[in-house]
Amino acid sequence: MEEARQHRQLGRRALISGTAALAASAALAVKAPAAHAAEFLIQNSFTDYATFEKSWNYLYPWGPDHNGTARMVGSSTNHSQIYLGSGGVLTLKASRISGNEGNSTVTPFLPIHYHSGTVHAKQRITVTDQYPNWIVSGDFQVPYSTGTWPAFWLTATNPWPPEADIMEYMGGPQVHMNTFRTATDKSSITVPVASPGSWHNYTAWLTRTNTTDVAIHYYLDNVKQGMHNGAGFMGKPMYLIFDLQMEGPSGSSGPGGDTYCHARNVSVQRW
Ligand SMILES: *[C@@H]1O[C@H](CO)[C@@H](O)[C@H](O)[C@H]1NC(C)=O
Ligand SMILES: *[C@@H]1O[C@H](CO)[C@@H](O)[C@H](O)[C@H]1NC(C)=O
Ligand SMILES: *[C@@H]1O[C@H](CO)[C@@H](O)[C@H](O)[C@H]1NC(C)=O
Ligand SMILES: *[C@@H]1O[C@H](CO)[C@@H](O)[C@H](O)[C@H]1NC(C)=O
Ligand SMILES: *[C@@H]1O[C@H](CO)[C@@H](O)[C@H](O)[C@H]1NC(C)=O
Ligand SMILES: CC(=O)N[C@H]1CO[C@H](CO)[C@@H](O)[C@@H]1O
Repeated sequence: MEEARQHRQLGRRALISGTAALAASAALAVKAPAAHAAEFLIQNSFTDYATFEKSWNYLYPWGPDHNGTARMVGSSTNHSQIYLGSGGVLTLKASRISGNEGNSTVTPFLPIHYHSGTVHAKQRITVTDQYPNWIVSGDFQVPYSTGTWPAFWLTATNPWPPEADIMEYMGGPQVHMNTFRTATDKSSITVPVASPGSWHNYTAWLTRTNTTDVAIHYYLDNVKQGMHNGAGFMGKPMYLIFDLQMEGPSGSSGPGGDTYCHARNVSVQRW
């Protein structure tokens, strides 16, 4: 019970500040051999483009396309779909296009209907013996109408999986938190959210179980929603991606106008 209480509190404590992250380490003293200070690898990264580009790359690690109908557009000289605003907010904007741009280059090769935004962290997330604890967190305002597919997720690509989806909406007011151990061995948590368009915190705490496995605890607004066993996740580097994909499994037709996704307070810490 005590451990459960500490786990429930972890998201809230660790999100608050570096000092709180120390408290989170202390709460985990049973697992962490010493009270290591948590190291923030990403924090306050949406203040200006120079700061942003130290921590993030534009697009997916593999390019502009994925398995929906949005083609991502963005670079240090093109902020039409990926831009910073005041108050440390990053916006991804999906815009319906009128011309024919052909199909996505990624299976299942859907026709491109949108230009949208994706960013991925330069830092890989890898649970190791040296860094057995990681917290990946952010506040998001997301769309959930038919055809919108925002996500904040971890994925290995070579080979895939592991994958851990910290926040994913697929055209409805429910957040999906998924763990893919293999392409077919998947665990999912689905939670109704009354107002996905308002700010909510989405967090995953990844912690070493043993030489092969990682426990992944998922939080919504600092309340634990469940834990999945990440079998085989130890030592596997994962990308952190924030994207606004469209259509595909989130339904079609998607919106005819522009759709927005906002992020703030995105952080990655490890100890
Ligand atoms: C799309 O790709 C993601 C990440 O690789 C994967 O989790 C998801 O199952 C795929 N969905 C479809 C419908 O292809
Ligand atoms: C950004 O790139 C897109 C796609 O190439 C292009 O259509 C758009 O005009 C560019 N916007 C700016 C501001 O350069
Ligand atoms: C991040 O969260 C902290 C703690 O709740 C809050 O004080 C701060 O204003 C937030 N920052 C942004 C940019 O939202
Ligand atoms: C492009 O997408 C359309 C519509 O789904 C499909 O009919 C067509 O076969 C696709 N083309 C390729 C080359 O995959
Ligand atoms: C690692 O932990 C998992 C989950 O508790 C368990 O199923 C697995 O047998 C363990 N493996 C080893 C090598 O101890
Ligand atoms: C630490 C943190 O980011 N807290 C935010 C979580 O989300 C709520 C709104 O749902 C904000 O008020 C907090 O600032």
